Amino acid sequence: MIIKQALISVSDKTGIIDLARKLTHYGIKIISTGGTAKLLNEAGISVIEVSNYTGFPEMLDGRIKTLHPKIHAGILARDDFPDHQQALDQASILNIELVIVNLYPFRQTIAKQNSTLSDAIENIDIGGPTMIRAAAKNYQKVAVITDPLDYSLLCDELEASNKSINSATRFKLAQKAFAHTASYDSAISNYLTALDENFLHKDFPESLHLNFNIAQNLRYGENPHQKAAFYRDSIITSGGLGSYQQLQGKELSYNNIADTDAAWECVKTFDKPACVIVKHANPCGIAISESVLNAYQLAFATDPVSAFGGIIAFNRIIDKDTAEAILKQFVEVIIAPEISPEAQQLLLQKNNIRVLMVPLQTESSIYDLKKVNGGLLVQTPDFSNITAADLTIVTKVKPTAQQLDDLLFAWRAAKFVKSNAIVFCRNGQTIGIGAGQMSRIDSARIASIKAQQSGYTLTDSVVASDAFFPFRDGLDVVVQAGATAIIQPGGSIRDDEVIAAADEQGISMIFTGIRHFRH
Ligand code: 93A
Repeated sequence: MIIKQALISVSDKTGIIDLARKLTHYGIKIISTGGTAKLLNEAGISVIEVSNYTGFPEMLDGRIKTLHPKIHAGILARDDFPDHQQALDQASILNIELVIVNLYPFRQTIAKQNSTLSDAIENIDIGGPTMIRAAAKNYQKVAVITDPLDYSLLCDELEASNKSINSATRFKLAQKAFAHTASYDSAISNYLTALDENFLHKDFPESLHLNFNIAQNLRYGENPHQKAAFYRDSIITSGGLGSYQQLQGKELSYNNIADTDAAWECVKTFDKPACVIVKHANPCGIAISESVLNAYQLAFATDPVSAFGGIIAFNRIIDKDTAEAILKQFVEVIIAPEISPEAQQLLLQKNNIRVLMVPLQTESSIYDLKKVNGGLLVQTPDFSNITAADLTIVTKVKPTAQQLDDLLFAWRAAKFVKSNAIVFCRNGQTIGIGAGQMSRIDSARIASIKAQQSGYTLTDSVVASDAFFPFRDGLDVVVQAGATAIIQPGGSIRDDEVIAAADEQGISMIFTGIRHFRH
């Protein structure tokens, strides 16, 4: 299908003059809206203004430019239906075989600091998406370009195929066009929904428009017989795994991405230099220290057996010494905000290790999503990070300053351990982690076994429990193991019994008032 008429209406005018010049060179007539027509005319390219073509002036401050039957019939008429063509002829309407449109910059407008609701509303494009959708619907006749990056592809094909675009390309462009308008409308819907300040807690939207774009196909899913892909959040653009930069190593797997996310989100919550090692979605070592090297050594020492083949995350630049230390263990993924050139050089020795950099920012999604069969569970993310001021000491014995620091550290660590979580710590290091058991008392037992296996005693340790102790038995187990201070949410109907048990054992206990289930 030879292109005779093209409609050009673009907000982002990058590259449009060159493209229009080429189209003119191929003898294609250009119909264009006010601003675009002006720019092209000034560049010496002759175009027909939409208003001249339709005989209807642009009106309502530009809200009505292309919304006219002469435009939409020209796009929507099928060229393989003679009566469609007859109808066009009778109304003196030209076929339009190429639509080049990009939309009012809605996302860019709302991203500006001082943008108002009225700015946002004025930047909701109506005519543009209408043309894009019409052209994409009629892809058998029309090629639709929404992305300036596709201009060169268009020119190459016009050149190679005698002023026409082949049907496979038109189909691809149509797919891209509908993805583009869908994503544009989701941005509007999400923006308007978020204006209601209570919407997170009371008014979840009636339907949820997710905005994720495919980033990469993965070799397989959780298991080799499952297919998988990674989609990037199109709203959160940095700080999360969607913006990772891979410096070396094999392609990330499905499980790598899931575990790296767990490690990265955890390590980001610490202020001091920190290291988190994750295996099967659970931390098997977390430590904070004065240096990343120390933090790594302490995190590794928590459970060297489990750390084998783990994911290691840091919240500071990885230096040469740390890289050297890591190279002694088998590691799947290393992630940090930065990696020094010397460390990068060293890590090349094991070029299978996946090394990632992600900016240390905390842009957070508004939703935490979990798929169930036939539905989606949606909640706000578990952001809460408590400080000493939020705590209530419930025992006669008060924690010392050092214990308080460790309790807060243990609490942050427990938040990233799957429930039921019991985490023993000492001096900014996890020394026994019990994860994912159906009974809290079993998590406590496992945590203490793990500590012993790694050569630690739990004497004078502190312990965090992600949810309250329903009975005193769980508390008895951790105290017998050696804990002398406990942090837990409180809130059990048997709190009195549990507090009495702590007093009886002469240890200190603090309540956070919130819990951190994680499943
Ligand atoms: O206000 S609109 O929704 N009404 C329209 O009829 C219309 N037609 C094209 N916006 C409309 N457009 C948009 O104008 C295009 O999508 C494009 O982004 C922009 C180009 O305008 P100009 O050529 O005047 O700079």
